[in-house]
Amino acid sequence: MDTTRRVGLEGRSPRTAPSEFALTKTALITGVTGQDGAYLSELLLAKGYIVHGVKRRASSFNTTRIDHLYRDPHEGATNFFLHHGDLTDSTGLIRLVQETQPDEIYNLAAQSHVAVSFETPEYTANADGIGTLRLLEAIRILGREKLTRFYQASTSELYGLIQEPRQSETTPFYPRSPYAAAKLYAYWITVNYREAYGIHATNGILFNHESPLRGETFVTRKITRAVAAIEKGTQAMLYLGNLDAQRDWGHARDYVEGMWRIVQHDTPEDWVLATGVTTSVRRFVELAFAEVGTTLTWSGEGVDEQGHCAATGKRLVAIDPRYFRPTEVDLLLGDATKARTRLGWQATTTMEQLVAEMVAADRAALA
Ligand code: NDP
Ligand code: GDR
Repeated sequence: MDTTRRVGLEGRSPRTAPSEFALTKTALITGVTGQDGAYLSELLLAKGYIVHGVKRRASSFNTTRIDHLYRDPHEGATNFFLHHGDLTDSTGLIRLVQETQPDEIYNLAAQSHVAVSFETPEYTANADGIGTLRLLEAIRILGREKLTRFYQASTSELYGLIQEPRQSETTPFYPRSPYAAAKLYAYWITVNYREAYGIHATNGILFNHESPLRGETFVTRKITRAVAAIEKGTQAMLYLGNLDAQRDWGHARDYVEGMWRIVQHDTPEDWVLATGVTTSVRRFVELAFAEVGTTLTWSGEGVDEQGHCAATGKRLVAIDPRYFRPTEVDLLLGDATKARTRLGWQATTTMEQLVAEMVAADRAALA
């Protein structure tokens, strides 16, 4: 069934309307205020979508990543709309789906911090696990099984305890955190609603992706912000946890393009998006400091007895055991062959380019 509708330019932003009477789709994005929500909104608006974003009520402004996309409806036409909502609130979600009648739902909302999930396991299960069920139920309750396509933000954290040298769609899961366990439920409930009710429901199993919009407490952004602040003289040391963890890091802009391709694919399936290159946290630190001309010299096996390493005679990086996790995911390395061959998707940004872009943005922010 064709879920697109023909609309004219009325009610659409002149910035993003591609042509009169273009085929226009409506998307509902949860987690619109997050890193991926911002990049995906930008992408869909550029494609001529009407975008409805779900944001949480907060006591202070939480829309800095999407403010450039928002236009007050009093000031003119727009096709970007924001609604309050929360993944823990079923009735609110049902109402939102009913009101917006989306062709596509991208479920990006989550308590997405792995370390925080050990401190808030029940909330994480509620938002990340049951929250996904609530949205799928909204589609079903409203009879939109054949009208709304559903994308679930699944994660490489599902693989957890490494079982294969490269992880693909066929690699077994072994979650290692409350976050990953909640996302495991979300993954399988998405598969189940696809099989049980014929919903075009898909999982994108995305490996780590970063950008200048990355949350400040994820390790990459924490590092690039610290490099800029240390250069500026406003921070003395960078405290980190496990330097030996290895991640397959890509750029968020590439990954939201992959999300969109996954949803456009004729058949609903599950897809890995990854770069196929893995790098240690330690190497990321080195590359980031190299961007400001600082060469790090690690002492001993990486840190000295106080947990310090030296750089150009100064101690710049230290280990704080507070950042170790009760159970760690040591190594992630994705195999995105399926997405490359069947969606024509591949990551276009190298790790080195990513680091350079992030450090440059954080330096510019302090200039
Ligand atoms: P962010 O943490 O940047 O954004 C998460 C978003 O979810 C924010 O908009 C946040 O709102 C919102 N949110 C959190 N809890 C709730 C809730 N209970 N109800 C409604 N909204 C909520 O994550 P990313 O953009 O990096 O990631 C997007 C999704 O992809 C997440 O589900 C994440 O788990 C998953 N993922 C991310 C990967 C990555 O490397 N970035 C890799 C694989 C999967 P607020 O701004 O108010 O906090
Ligand atoms: P991750 O990202 O857990 O992979 O989850 P994060 O950047 O938090 O950690 C990556 C690795 O770095 C190690 N590490 C530290 N991490 C943080 N946050 N802070 C530190 O100080 C620190 N020191 C070392 C961690 O132990 C870990 O091994 C991200 C999130 O976006 C998830 O939502 C997503 O599902 C996965 O990526 C794929």
